[in-house]
Amino acid sequence: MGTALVYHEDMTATRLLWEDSECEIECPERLTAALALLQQWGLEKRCLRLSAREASEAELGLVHSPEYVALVQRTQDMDKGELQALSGQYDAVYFHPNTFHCARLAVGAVLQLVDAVLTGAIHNGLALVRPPGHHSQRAAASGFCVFNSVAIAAEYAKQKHGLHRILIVDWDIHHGQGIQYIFEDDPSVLYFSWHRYEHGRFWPFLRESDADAVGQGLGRGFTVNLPWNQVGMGNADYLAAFLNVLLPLAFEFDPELVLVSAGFDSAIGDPEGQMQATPECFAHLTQLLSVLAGGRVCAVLEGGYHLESLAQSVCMTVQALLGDPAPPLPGLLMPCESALESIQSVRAAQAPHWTCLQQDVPPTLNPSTCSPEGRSLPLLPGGPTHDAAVLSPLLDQKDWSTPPVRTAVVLTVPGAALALPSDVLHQEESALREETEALARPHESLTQDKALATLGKLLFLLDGILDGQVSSGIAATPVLAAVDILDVAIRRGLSRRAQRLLCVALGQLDRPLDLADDGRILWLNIGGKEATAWSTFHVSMPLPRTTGGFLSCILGLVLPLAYGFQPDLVLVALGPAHGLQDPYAALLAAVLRGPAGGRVLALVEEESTSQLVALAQVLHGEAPPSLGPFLMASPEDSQSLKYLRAQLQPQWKLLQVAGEARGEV
Ligand code: X5A
Ligand code: ZN
Repeated sequence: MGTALVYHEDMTATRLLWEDSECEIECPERLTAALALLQQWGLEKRCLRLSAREASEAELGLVHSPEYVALVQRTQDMDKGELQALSGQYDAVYFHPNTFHCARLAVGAVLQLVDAVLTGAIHNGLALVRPPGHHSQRAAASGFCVFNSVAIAAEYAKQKHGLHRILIVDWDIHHGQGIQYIFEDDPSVLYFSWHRYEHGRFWPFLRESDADAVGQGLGRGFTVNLPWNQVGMGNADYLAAFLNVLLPLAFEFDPELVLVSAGFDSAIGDPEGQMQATPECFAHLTQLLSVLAGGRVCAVLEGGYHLESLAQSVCMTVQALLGDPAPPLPGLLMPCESALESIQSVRAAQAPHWTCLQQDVPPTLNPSTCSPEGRSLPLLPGGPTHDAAVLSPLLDQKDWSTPPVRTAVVLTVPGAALALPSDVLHQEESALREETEALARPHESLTQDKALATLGKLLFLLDGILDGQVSSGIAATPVLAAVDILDVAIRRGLSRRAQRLLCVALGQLDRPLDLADDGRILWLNIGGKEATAWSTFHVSMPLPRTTGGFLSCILGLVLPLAYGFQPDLVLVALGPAHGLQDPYAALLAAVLRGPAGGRVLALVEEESTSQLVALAQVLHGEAPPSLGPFLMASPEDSQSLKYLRAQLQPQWKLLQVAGEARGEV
């Protein structure tokens, strides 16, 4: 089991044969640049290499008309003049004598990947292919696309593997109208696309790319369009789109497979997209998608025309597929007003079709207070650019490295019987005895030898995480000692290098009274008696009782605060009576890997061995189990969340919704 990379070098054999300034960006170097960087970063050798095969005529026929397939086949024998004439009949398309072969390989590559994932041979993977596919339609090429590889793969997964629910996430910066048309009346395929739209003034200039296109007939609500009406969207905007639109719907949909139309023209530097998201953003997006469908994620290259940005974004995606922690997102995570307006409009358009969007009354958009033009805070001075000199600082920063050990555990009893992932490190070394004793001294529960021994190992592990030796850890804590151990861990963390610590305390775990509320610690208590925002950095809320309530708590509160806080370390503590079932705890820990570069230390009571194993698995990069059927949040839970979001919105920009006054940073 692992991550597959599907490729065939023949796919570099199609290229533009005449002058065409629109099409020249779709070049063979796109594949070679991506592959070269995967090799340079040592990622290619960590993947299972699958060779692409050509899709059969029957497979192409799952989506395309026989006449269209036959026409594309005939291009193999056309001369340059005929190719150019045929190309001119479509919008932004070029044919080459190798187009048919390459496009069939592209489709076949994706089908190989889907077969390998659905038979359980591998966890996930990426197909590095060209030509791209998402613009192509039943009987038409469009936007460099000839055969719709992702659409064919979805249909194939339904027909050959009997799947009932497939999620397609199209993060390419163009609207994949081809995929939309193919599945617009099909409720078994949920199609999400964000795209540069500019109120219809951007290619492909379609009315049906707007947020109010939601699908037809039985498929209503299964087409989700998020139009970006300005260029310059960045990490915060993409993250907000995932937290507020895609992920709530995806969890409710509960897909069996996730296909990603992974175009990287949505990344910084791309001449088509003109957006600002940095390559690391794609690691976060991939990681977030990997909590769905048991981690069965197949990413498929679509666009992406800035070779350096493309290659780095591909590497980030593969790294996340491999389960590596995602590098922290640079910059202030503050969505712009235009992005928030787009997000609101798609939530409003989709609300009739999704329970999760009916849980809360959507805040009404007040047109008089929104500023349709102008970002509040451009990431780069001077606005969007694809100037290499300005970009290089963003594309060159390399102060992030993946720790040698991904996960370590501290056990209080021999753990041979536990079904931990095989390469989890058993932490045996301890911090210095005197240091451990000094930190333990104020706490009654930590004076015994056994507790001290555990604490010593835990402190060593904590230091290892902060020093970049270990990515994440889980420690079994003596029963009823969780709060004291957490207190010690916080003090140790602050006395070491940590600038900011996020503590997610589940169950009855009160914030230590003598901790300064100076912004270095963000304390989130889930399982408190009532919803209270004691301060900007001290929040408690009752444990939501349904899947829907829990998911909105994570997506609507925990992650926005966590990403906004940008902690050096996340401490997750499962305290007394936390009431959190294993799949919930696993999901929480999995998503909390994002905000702190994977640095998560989880504290679990020693008797909860199944929870310990569940957390070890997700922190190690495995997918969390499904939460079970979606149940709407209770009115009380919705109220609590709404109240807290309103209280905290002035300070936490990722909680903001469209149409409200923007505070100072
Ligand atoms: C796959 C893709 C873009 C076509 C742009 C035409 N196509 N102006 O990114
Ligand atoms: Zn594109």
